[in-house]
Amino acid sequence: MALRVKTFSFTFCFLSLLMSIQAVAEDHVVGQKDKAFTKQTLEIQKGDTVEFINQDPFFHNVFSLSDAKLFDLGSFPKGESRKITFDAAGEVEVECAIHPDMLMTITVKE
Ligand SMILES: [Cu+2]
Repeated sequence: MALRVKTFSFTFCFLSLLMSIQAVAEDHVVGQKDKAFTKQTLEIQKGDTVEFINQDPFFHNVFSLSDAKLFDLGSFPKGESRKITFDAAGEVEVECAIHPDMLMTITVKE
């Protein structure tokens, strides 16, 4: 009986811990407007997701060559968005391949 209670308590604690870890992950939104990212810098936690929304009447792209996150979300028109999850801590320089002046930095915290 005592063992059962212990096993149950352990399982419950473990599940609660898992759920609390998942609940911490957040969604952030960054716009692309007037040929610029709407945020120059953004601080997020590891596991968070950032959604990039094109608010200009022409195509934008989102990519990064940073070690912490190497990606290319491709090019997309007005009103469309692309999401990406950052799974490693570090500094991520985000750029647009169509507009070389577009640049922002995402700091991913452990
Ligand atoms: Cu662009």
